[in-house]
Amino acid sequence: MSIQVKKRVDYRAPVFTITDVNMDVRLHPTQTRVSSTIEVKRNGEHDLPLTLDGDHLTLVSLTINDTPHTDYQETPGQLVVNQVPDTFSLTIVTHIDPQHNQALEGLYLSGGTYCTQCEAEGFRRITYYLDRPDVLARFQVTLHGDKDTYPTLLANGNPIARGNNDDGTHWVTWQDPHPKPAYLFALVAGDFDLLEDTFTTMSGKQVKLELYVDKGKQDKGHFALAALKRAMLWDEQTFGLEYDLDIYMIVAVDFFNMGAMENKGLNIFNSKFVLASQDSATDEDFFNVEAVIAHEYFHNWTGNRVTCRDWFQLSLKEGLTVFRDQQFSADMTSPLSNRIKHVRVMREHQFAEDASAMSHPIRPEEVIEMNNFYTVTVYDKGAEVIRMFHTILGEQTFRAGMDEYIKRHDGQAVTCDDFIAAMQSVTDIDLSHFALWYSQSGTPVIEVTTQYDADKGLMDITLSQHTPKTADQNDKVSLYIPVAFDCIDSQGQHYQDDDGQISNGMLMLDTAAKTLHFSNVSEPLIPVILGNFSAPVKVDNELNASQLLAVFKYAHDNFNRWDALQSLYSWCIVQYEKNTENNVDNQIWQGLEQVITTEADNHELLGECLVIPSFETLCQTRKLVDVGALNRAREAFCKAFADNLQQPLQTLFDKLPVNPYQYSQQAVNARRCRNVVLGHLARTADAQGLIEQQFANADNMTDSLGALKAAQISAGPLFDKLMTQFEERWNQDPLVLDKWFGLHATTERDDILSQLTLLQQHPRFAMGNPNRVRAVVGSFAFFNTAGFHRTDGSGYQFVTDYLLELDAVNPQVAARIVTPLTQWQNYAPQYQNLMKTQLQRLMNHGKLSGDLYEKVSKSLA
Ligand code: 0A1
Ligand code: ZN
Repeated sequence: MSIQVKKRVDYRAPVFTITDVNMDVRLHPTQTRVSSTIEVKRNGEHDLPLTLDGDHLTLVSLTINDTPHTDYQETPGQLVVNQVPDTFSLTIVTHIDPQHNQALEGLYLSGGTYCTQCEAEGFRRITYYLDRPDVLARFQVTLHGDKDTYPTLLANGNPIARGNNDDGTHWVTWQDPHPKPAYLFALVAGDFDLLEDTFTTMSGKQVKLELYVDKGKQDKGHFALAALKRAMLWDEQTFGLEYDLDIYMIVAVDFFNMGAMENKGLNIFNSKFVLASQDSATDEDFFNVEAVIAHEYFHNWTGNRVTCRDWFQLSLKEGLTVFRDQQFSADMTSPLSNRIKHVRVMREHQFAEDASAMSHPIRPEEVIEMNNFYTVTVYDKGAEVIRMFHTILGEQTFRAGMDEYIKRHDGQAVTCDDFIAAMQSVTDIDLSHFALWYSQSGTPVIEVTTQYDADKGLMDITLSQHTPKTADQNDKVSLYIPVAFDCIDSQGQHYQDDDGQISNGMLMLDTAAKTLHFSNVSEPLIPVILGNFSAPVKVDNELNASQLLAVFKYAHDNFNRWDALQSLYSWCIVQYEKNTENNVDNQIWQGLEQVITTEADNHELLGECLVIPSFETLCQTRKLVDVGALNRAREAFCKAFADNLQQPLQTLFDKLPVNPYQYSQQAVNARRCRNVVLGHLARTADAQGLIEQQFANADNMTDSLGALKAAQISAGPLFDKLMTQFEERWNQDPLVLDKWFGLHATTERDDILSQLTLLQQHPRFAMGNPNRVRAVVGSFAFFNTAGFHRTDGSGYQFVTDYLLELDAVNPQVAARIVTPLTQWQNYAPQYQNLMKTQLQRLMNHGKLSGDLYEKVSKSLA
């Protein structure tokens, strides 16, 4: 293994480029023959050799302009072709072994289907090539495969010819007129059910839509196809962006490392984000299917037509496309619950990444394995940065900037700076300070301090910012932060600052601190900060319980209202941690009871407000967390919550409608609220009947799973009983069974490790299938707090043992699952030591993949 650190500043333009590719692929499980003819051109004046990338390839032959050429060297990872003309045709024949490709990068054969994954650097596992995103070429591909086993042969673009060979195989030729980088290449061969539809674009062009799913699963594809049409229409209406090929294909496969991939005209999806039906998919699954379908579709413009110059620019396409899919989902469903979803991801995962050894800016500076940088920072914080552009510029100017970006760069591979320049060109606001969000890592903290002068009736509120140093960067500067700001008194009166620094409810905090002055006030005012989570920051605003309840009651912004309760819960949990739980007094319980009764009809808000912050979220406002103590305190508060509020919760539960299943926003909100309440009631004595009844009567997966989760919380024998029934019913459906695996793996029980071993022996479990591995080992490592952090270190050891095996099979997935171990900085010394012992074991292993090596070595540095 050669470990090489690549740096953003070392970028050099390619010394050759490729204009056209003509590939002929003869599929065979262990010896697929790939013949690739590329038209190569020297860039500029030089006499360097042509150096192509290649990995896991067997070279068969090489010709230049149809003449055999022998002056080349194969080095690990590269093919250096010497003495080449300025312009030439290079034909390379290679053999590859898709059947034994368990890393699921390049071309692989899994579950009877051939498919590819080329982002970021997988194309080099198919043929020798300039595998970098700034080399854009037109592709033509002819696929040959057995006619009976692989009746469907797909590649990017449009099919232009097909026929039969004499040996029982058939062939199809595909042509993609749009020049593209190799990472957007795809091919698929298999035997599928096909769902078809059409979409007429805004300029009147008919596009064929094709969705390929495993045989027999056709019924579960309709929702995804309808979602695609909604996404196509939305992108036309919101950004004026229209689809550009005659056909758009989506293929759902069971073996996939990530969620989905935006290959030009031929998206490949993890079946988890395509297949959905009322009885087997939860509301959340439906939501995710629509969001991921939209995300991949939106990439056609933000990613494919305008792509990245190099992989350090990944957030250029991902941050922007996540922002676009978030806006779409908010329009299709509801802005508030969407926003809360994003904030949970930021607080639970992105803030933790910032605080870990893997900390990096949204545009990373150095990388060993690119696959490790498909992170919550690049994606989700990246989307938050785009959202701040949107906030600062306003809807219309943002749209003008997007138009300009596309106009300038259509067909190009560009950088984040190019995006900023396009945005700058449509506004007078100087964006140069704001642009530091691209280079500075870490989570800024905004501290709020107040000074009240009762005699003069004056109040000063100061907001100051600082960003704690991170593993990758010691020195931090002040950023340009849009802070939504509101100010109320205990009676719900709203106040304006004297100097008008707040404009449109927003303070631009572009210096280390700013002070706002308020006069004619007769009591200390309550600052309400960061409405709608206007920036990806932490806020340190010490409000007491009654102030937080006042914010819930009177703030205009629903996100602030939700967040006030989150802060209140977090404060209550602190009391349990400090053994001062008597501070959680009747006034608080009454306040919460009022929340439940006054908002009883607002199922959306209540469904969110009754969720107690997760262990992971709580960790982000604490240092050196004593896991056992925090977990116990959280659990004790949850129990008190259920006991003290049992009656209003029960009344709410009884009033919440149970109607025949419908996936509509109103129904989703009601179901969510009902299941959240059931989760609380599960901690009370008389919940077993309710849970069993819901499980028995459910006509949909959301309620079945809601009942199972409640049974898991209630921690009695009912859980095992219902889980057994569930398994019997769903044994044949891998995606549903993943939910069952996940529930088992997150159950807090003494014998959890032997349970995990049993799960791994389950006939449906396979180390080669990432969804199964994530459901069992991933769920355990990320979400089984008590089990993973067992004080004897056996949870860490279990995960490490597994990673050592998994790394040899699928390094990408192994490197993801190691994440919780690498975040040891957050925990008390006794946990840190045990975690580091296991990381050291990985380090000592000697045969670690680059993926795992990068994360483990950084976390031990
Ligand atoms: N570009 C895809 C995500 C993706 C990235 C890497 C992959 O393999 C290493 C696969 C998919 C997206 O953003 O949806
Ligand atoms: Zn993406």
